[in-house]
Amino acid sequence: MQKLHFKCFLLLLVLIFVKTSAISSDLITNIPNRKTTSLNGKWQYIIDIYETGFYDYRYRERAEKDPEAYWNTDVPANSLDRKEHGYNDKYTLNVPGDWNSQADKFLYYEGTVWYKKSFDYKKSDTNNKLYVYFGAVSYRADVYLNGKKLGMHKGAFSPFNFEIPSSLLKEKDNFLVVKVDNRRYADEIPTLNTDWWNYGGIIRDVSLVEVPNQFISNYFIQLAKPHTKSNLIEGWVEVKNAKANEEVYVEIPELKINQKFTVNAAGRAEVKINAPKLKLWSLENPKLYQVNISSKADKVSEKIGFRNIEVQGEKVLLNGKSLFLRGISIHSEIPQEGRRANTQKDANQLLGWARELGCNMVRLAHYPHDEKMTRLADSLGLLVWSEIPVYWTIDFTSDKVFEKAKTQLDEMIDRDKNRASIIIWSVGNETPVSEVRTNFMKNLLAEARKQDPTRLVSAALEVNYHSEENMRWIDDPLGAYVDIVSFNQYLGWYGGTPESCRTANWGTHYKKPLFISETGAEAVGGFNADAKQLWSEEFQEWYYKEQVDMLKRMPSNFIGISPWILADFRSPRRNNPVYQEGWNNKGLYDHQGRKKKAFYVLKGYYDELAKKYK
Ligand code: GCB
Repeated sequence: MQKLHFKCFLLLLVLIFVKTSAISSDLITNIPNRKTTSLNGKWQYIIDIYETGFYDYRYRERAEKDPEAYWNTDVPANSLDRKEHGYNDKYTLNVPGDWNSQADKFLYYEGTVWYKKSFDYKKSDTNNKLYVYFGAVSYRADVYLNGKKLGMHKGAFSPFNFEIPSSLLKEKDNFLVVKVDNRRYADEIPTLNTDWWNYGGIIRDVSLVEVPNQFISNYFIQLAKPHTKSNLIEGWVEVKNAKANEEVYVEIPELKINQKFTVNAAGRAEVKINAPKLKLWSLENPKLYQVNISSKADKVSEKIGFRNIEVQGEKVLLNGKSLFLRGISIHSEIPQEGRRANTQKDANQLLGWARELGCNMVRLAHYPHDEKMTRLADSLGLLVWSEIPVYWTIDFTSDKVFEKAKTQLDEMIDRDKNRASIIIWSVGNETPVSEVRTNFMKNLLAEARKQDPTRLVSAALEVNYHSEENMRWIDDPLGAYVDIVSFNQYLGWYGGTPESCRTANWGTHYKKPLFISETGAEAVGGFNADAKQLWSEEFQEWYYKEQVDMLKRMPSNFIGISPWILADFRSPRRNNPVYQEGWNNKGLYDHQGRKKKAFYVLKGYYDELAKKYK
């Protein structure tokens, strides 16, 4: 009996230890405005096609201390110590950056690359906590520090962080290793098949984030719904390691607001602030307020805009005013260099081009883009559609796949929930109609609404319609669950000629706003010929002219369009040896960043609309 007690006691100890030693990996919000140290720059790498650094010659996972595990030091202990791996300055990759565009041997590479960075770090206070934060790693990242695993993350486009326990951190020469694997799998998000390049690598910024032991980890501060004259600002603040009833303050100095809230036992405070004098964020005046949030030990600041986006009947209203979305779809790619976009300059280019086109909205397809994009959109007054890569034929039958999609959705919302520019969360693109897919997508829409009741939800639907006389009625059953019925159509490119637009009329019986999330045709920049010559700039120009004429006949619930696409982008599906060579050339800007003729057709239409909706 006594023995049994002792065993139970031991078990309890183990359980307590497991629980308290578990490293939290909850995402820290607002990294750009915290005390960070960049780990960007040159990282050494090893290409590991066979995953030799992970599996031994019997294909067993290597033990933590295995000297040939690539997370362990590569420095030989003495002249007889044989090491068959090593990190060397002969082999470096830039971080952030996809590997594909950094050397010819990487262009088509899909597999494992080990990245290593050494760094020195001394915390400014030994009680502080230190995290390593990754903007995005494509696709799977296993992160190790000084031979110990910190954690694993999957998903190529969302941020994640791991705590670095004090016991592991050294003042000099920390050995940070990331095993990056960008192989595609049928049960991942996205799946095997996409129409974009599977760029691999540490594609966004990496930093060390130092925070007090008790710190403000996350908050959601937005205008409440329904919107009233008192401008209720609502949300929550989470303080890690806080005790119940500790105070947090939310201050908006410009409005002379400084309100106190108290956290519950879980460290969370519900926030409600009346701000009748608030100036709403709008396209004409994208007003951002400095918001300071402070707790006993921590203080963070961020510029936040407050605006009201809603659907009323068949219209979308921004701050009560009817809106037409002059959009463009964008991939996170810089065409002139055929690489992933990840710098401030890249964001300036992409959103700058969208503004030149006369856009008031961008669809960031088909996955969350770098955070610099949404922050820039906030300050420019551009509206954003943000999407997760639930694309085409992911496995809708699998609960596990659903969980992965849900995680990516939560991560997207978590990072950007305080961005006024974002008005629509999209849960996917062109998913094939079936009962199981509709349930899957319906549940994702419900999750988006649960996480963020302030924004609209949608999905880009494949063009599914039934014809009645001259009408094409969009009737995808998912239309019942979205706020905006959005569909992609390529009339005159995939099927027919652009003239087919002359007799086509679109509508939906869902009494909801109708949005065209894609349309487009390919043209090789600088290839000039007769309009009847496919792939020429003139063909694309003709296509856009016919489309615009058709759009002018759209019903009154037509609230906008985001054509496909701002710029040419790499795609392994595009193998015409003359006109594509691994590129999807539907861009209005070509590989060299030059405007194609069709650009001016769309711009003309947008300029007219801008006047009409003034
Ligand atoms: C689509 C997809 C987009 C493709 C595009 C195309 O409908 O949503 O990802 O790139 O068509 O060019 O075919």
